[in-house]
Amino acid sequence: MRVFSGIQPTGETHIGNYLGAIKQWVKLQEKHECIFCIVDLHSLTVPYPVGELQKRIKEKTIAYIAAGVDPKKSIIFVQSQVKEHTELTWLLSTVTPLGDLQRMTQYKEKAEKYKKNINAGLLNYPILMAADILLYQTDIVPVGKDQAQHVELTREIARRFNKKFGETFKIPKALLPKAGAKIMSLVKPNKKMSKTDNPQSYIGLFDAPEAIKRKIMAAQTDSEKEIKYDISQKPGISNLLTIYSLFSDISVKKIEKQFKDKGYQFFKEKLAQLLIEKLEPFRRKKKELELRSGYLEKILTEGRKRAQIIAQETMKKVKQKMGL
Ligand code: ATP
Ligand code: LTN
Repeated sequence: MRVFSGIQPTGETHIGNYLGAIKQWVKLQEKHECIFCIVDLHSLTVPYPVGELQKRIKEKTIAYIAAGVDPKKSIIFVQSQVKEHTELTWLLSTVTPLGDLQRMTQYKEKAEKYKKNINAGLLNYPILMAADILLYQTDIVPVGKDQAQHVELTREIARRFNKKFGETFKIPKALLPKAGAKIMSLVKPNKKMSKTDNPQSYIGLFDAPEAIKRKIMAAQTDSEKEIKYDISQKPGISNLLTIYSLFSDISVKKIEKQFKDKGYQFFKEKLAQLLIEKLEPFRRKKKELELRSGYLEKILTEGRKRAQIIAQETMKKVKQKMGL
């Protein structure tokens, strides 16, 4: 089976990205053909510092590898280096209803957040994502919950295309983790943790121990004392319990028992300790990789070449089907 996923080179990679997406990638690469993309073209849809982009792409490459993506097992490449992504986007746009794009949750949220920059790219964003996925005849798309709607639209676009022009694309499936598909913000636990939010609201994968401690201790909780999972009444503590559970591999039920009557502060201290310990290998690996620019470039060049072969094959088929 073929697996495809990607992350935008915006902001720092956080534990939400890890638990929602990257952790699944690392497992999948053991058994499947995996392609992991740094989706720089997607990141152009919101304001960004032009001079920083290459640095951000390098940082994301480091994040993938430091978190466990193995370049010997998986293809890692930069989206804009394979021109077929933009080419297929245009072709797919001709079979995508405008109404479908306008009802996408992410579009509505980003249009609200960037009121002064509602560009057509923001609306067309899911078509580019569909092109990413369909170019590689992908079976599985491991993503967090916020991206499930985009994968659903991708399936719809593929079905529509196949119906109109004949069997061309494989119909992909989203793969969401059972727990951790939506890690919430530490500041506003009713909102998803996001890397373009205030750094206080997320734990970066490479955060220093002091920062982890500070952010966890300040995380928003309710005014009660009981450490209990209750997503509607106690979203803050429930989110922290989920994070604890996923990093310790202990069930939420057991953690609740273990911390019964211990109070939030004690629980938070233990959670901070756990995160500091579990994220330490990532920090170490990142430091190592930062000194190896040549190695990173080689990985991306190799990744581009391998990705291109598959992408070109699909494009040839698509053009032929469309009468081009
Ligand atoms: P941005 O703030 O730029 O929108 P983001 O933090 O939402 O970024 P993305 O680049 O959009 O991150 O997402 C990368 C991957 O991480 C996607 O698969 C997405 O579903 C997943 N992801 C993002 N945020 C979370 C979260 N809070 N919980 C679980 N998974 C998440
Ligand atoms: N839109 C996704 C990133 C993304 C992606 C993809 C994920 C772009 N192309 C293809 C999976 C497959 C996001 O996380 N914001």
